[in-house]
Amino acid sequence: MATAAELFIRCLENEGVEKIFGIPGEENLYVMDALRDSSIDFITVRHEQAAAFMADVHGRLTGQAGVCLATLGPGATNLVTGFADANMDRSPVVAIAGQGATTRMHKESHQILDLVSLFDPILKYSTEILEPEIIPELVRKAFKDAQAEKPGGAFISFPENIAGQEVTEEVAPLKVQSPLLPGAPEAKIDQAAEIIDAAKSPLIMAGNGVIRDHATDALVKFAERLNIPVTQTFMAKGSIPFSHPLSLGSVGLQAHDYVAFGFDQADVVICIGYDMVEYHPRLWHPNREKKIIHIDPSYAEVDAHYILEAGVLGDISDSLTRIADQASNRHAGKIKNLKSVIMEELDQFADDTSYPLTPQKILFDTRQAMGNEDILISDVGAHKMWIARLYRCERPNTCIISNGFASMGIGVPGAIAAKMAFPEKNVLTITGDAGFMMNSQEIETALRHQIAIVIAIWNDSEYGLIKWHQERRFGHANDISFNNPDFVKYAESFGAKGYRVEKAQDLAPTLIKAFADNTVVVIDVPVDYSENIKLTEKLGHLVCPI
Ligand SMILES: Cc1ncc(C[n+]2csc(CCOP(=O)(O)OP(=O)(O)O)c2C)c(N)n1
Repeated sequence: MATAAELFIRCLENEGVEKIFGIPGEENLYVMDALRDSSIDFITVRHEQAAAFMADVHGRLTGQAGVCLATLGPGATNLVTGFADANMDRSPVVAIAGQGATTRMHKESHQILDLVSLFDPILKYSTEILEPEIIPELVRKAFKDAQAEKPGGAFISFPENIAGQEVTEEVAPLKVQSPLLPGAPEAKIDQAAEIIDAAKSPLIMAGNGVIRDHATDALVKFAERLNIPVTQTFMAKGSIPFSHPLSLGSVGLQAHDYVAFGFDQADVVICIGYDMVEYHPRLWHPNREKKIIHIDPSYAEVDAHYILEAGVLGDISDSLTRIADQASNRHAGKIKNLKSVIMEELDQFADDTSYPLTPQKILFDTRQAMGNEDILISDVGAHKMWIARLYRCERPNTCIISNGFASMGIGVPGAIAAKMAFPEKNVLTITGDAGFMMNSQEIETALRHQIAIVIAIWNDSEYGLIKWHQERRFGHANDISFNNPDFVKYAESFGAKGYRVEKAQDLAPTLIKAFADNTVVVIDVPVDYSENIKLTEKLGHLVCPI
């Protein structure tokens, strides 16, 4: 005989789970006790939201569901933001919450909330364990749904009295099979090839699905064989190396950035692994005059600005190889590659000595300090827009940007999860000062688990992105300022290292030293966000330089 909680943990082991991020409570006592004899490590964190973000980034980087755990009521509500972020960023996550006993769930009772209903709008699958015997099916279904295209969240509520019940040894975990995505029908391949052959000026837009589907090599070959330029959404950075001659850079800024001129010239847009939750088609297809080809394992969302000429559903690599085999036209690569303008913009700031530092200078130095396989995790704010535009990303999953739900606070916990998954890589998070303070308590978690991460805070004592929007819309800003602690002392009070960049020339050596320190390092980087509105003005007046 085993308890339902022990069976549950065996089922998680069977799914390949190695870590659970979370905070236990009274209602998880049996589950926590069952973990003692398991191969799974429990990573005790300091806020459930951080646990969900850690599971989110783990899922996004590995393709295997990240797992987080909380108690009922307030523990579960604290999970919500990070969990919703994972779900909308298409990252596989399984969240487990304790629940009161089934004998008191029908009435008002201490800390009881209907958790299945609470999570309902932000997930793919949710369930409550009402009988121990269903645990193998239910766990398998949660992982299968969370990990299947498009990945997302699964939620399991585990009432405390069920967790302690006994089950016979015959009830065992179910066999896990990794699904293979089917190939697209031949007719769709032919149709896509014909449209591409007839195109005057085709353009590829890669989305995060290309990375999830391990189709980056196939994407590069496809683009090379047909000589078609490639833009990427923020979450697809690295799907083609920035340095590749056919790579145009990232799109997604609401302003008309250089890369957007590529769209102006295109008559056919080949959207591969693209998800409109990231970059609304209205922004790149306002006049609805282009032909769209959708290549993805999942059906396209319906949108008046995203009416398909052809939808090619199936494994992305397979579809790309077959379409390239079928197409006969090698294009002239007519769309002018304006990446050089971005390069010039960056290089111009390489030796910039202005202080506070410009975003361009910070990103130039950051790129120099990071190896191609190192991982940068962005938080959400004005800094994210600069990272998306200017961080030259060469490899998939080396620049993580949340652009579906886009929640502040992902940076620090995300970096911890990334370093845990890839201990051999340097991991840096760039975060605003506001986003940092939303989950800075996790510095303690990182130190306790000896997770060496570098946290670069772009310090402006303001909600920078909101100020940018206010100034753009109204010409002035209000209610966006706050005071910061002394970040160096703050870091040191945890036992971490803290550095403050006192002049622009100090940033590069400080970054290199921070990685060598091999502990948690906080770098306070004063930033000059007057560059934000300058960029808006520049892009507003921009005329396509061709
Ligand atoms: C949890 C959450 N709250 C609010 C927002 C809206 N929001 C987006 S960016 C931003 C300001 C971020 O400020 P900061 O972290 O200092 O970064 P900066 O913009 O200055 O680079 C806000 C309030 C959000 N995306 N997520």
